[in-house]
This record gives sequence, structure tokens and C-alpha cells, in this order.
Amino acid sequence: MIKKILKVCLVGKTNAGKSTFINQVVKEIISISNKKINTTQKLISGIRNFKNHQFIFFDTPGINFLKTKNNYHSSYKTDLLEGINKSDIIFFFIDSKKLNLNQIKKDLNNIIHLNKKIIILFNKIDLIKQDDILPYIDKINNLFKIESFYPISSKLNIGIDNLLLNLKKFSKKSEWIYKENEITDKDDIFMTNECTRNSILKYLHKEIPYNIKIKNKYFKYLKNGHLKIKQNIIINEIRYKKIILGKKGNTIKLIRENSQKDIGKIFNVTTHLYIEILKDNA
Ligand SMILES: Nc1nc2c(ncn2[C@@H]2O[C@H](COP(=O)(O)OP(=O)(O)OP(=O)(O)O)[C@@H](O)[C@H]2O)c(=O)[nH]1
Ligand SMILES: [Mg+2]
Repeated sequence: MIKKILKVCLVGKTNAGKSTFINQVVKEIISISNKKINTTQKLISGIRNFKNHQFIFFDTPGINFLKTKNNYHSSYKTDLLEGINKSDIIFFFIDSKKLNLNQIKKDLNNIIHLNKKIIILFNKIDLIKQDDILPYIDKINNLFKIESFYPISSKLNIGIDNLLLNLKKFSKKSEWIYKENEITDKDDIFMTNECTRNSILKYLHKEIPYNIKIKNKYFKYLKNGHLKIKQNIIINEIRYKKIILGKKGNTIKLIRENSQKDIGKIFNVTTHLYIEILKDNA
């Protein structure tokens, strides 16, 4: 059978459900999703094969980063643009619970000149009446050239199988990039670092989660089959250390235990996680 490929970039406001979608499509957690904003910070590929078709989805940071002037965040913008550039088609995610035509127009205007095919996904359709999106489809259709519109729920897996079936017509003849059983381009170390970043998002507020980096220092399966991991949380301001530690070290304890539990679940192995907080000297 002739092999085919389609590269799809997931674009949309922070919290629209892009990472939830990619996890649903590959049927495993490869990209952390969280109710806090700006969860995804790097381009992550998720792969799903259908007979001779290989679909590669790029999960991106929120579209708000296209306009960022903050140097610390400039890599998010680069990753987002890279994802769009390498793709054949854009999935533009709209949070159906937060419909705002002016905002949708603004965001579409920021990507329309990139000349990619665009499919609009009204995500979180489980939270509203499906008819409520019809006027928006009309108005958007009058203003922009859009391939098609789909109501979906990434969380409840509604409408996604149908969407994937209809994607086949866009695939192009090409050798596959990933092997049959691969579901992501990210390695185990990236995934375990992301578990800790997600725990930090869960237990700390405001600017801290966006001003730290996680580095892996040690990753080894022990003789008894357990997984031992050491990570550093790199902070750019020393005052963050006290906050991350929390009263009597309570916060870091919660972060560590939660991350250790998530890693254990993803890798299906008893995990021992050690975390140290260090100041970035750069
Ligand atoms: N009810 C409902 N909630 C959803 C759906 N999809 C995502 N969510 C929730 O919306 C929140 C944000 O989801 P994410 O997948 O992290 O959003 P994102 O677009 O990746 O956000 P960033 O990475 O910050 O750009 C999470 O709490 C999800 O559980 C859906 O279809 N229905
Ligand atoms: Mg995300």
C-alpha cells in the first residue's frame, strides 16, 4: 500500500484544549494538560497511524505567544511558528464555552497570511448546546477561507474519530517519518520533566511556574526494576526557592509526591524521584 503522511498543527488560545486533544488522539498522556493558562511550552509531536496514513500532530504553546515581547518567552513563539511552518494543515481550536467573535477574528487574522489550510474545531462541545455554534460558523465562513468546521470534545472523545476519518483526503504520498508503534517524538526524560512542571503548575500560582526550568540529572532503572530519577528545578530568582519549598518544605513535598505518582502511572513502574532547587547562574 502507498504510504501517506499528513502534518497537522494544533493552534489556539491557551486552555482551548489542544494538549487534551493530542493525548486523546494518541491514547496516552504525551502532553500535559492543565486548567491553568500557558501549560504547553514546547512543540510536541503526537503520532497516530491509520492503515497507510500517518498523521503527525504538533501541540503548540497558546496563540497568545505570537505577539509576545517577553524575551524569556520568545522560544514559545519560535516553537509555535515552527509547528505551523512544518504543517500541511492547521487545526484552529476554539473553546466553545468562551465564544468571542472579535477574538476569533483577531487570532485568525494572525495566521491566515501563513497560507495554510485551516480546519476549525469547536472544542468542549460537551459544555454547550451544539446549535449555539451555528451563527459563529456562518460569520467566520463569510470572512475567512476555512476548509471545514467540527464540534468536538477532546475530554470526552466526541467527534474525534469522524474528524480523523475525514483527514485522510489531505494526506500526501510520502514514506512515514515515525515507526508503526511510535506515538511521540519526545523521550522519557522530557516526559518525566514535564510531570514535575505540571505538579509545579498545580501547587504554585502566579509567575513561578513560568520562570523555572526542569533539568534531569539522573534516570536509571534499578536492579529491582524500580525507576530512580533526580531532577533540578532551576530558578532565575533566588526568592523563588523559599516559595517552592513552602512552609517546612511542605510545597516541594507535594510537588515531588505528585510528580512521582504521575511518572509511576505513565511508565507503570515504582518510581523514586529526588528534586533539588538550584539558582540559574546564566
Ligand atoms: N469540558 C471539557 N474540558 C476540556 C475539554 N478539552 C480540554 N478541557 C479542559 O480544559 C483545560 C485546558 O486544557 P489543555 O489541553 O491544557 O489546553 P491547551 O490548549 O493545551 O492549553 P495551553 O497548553 O495552556 O495552551 C483542562 O482543564 C482540560 O481538562 C473538553 O472537550 N471538554
Ligand atoms: Mg497545552
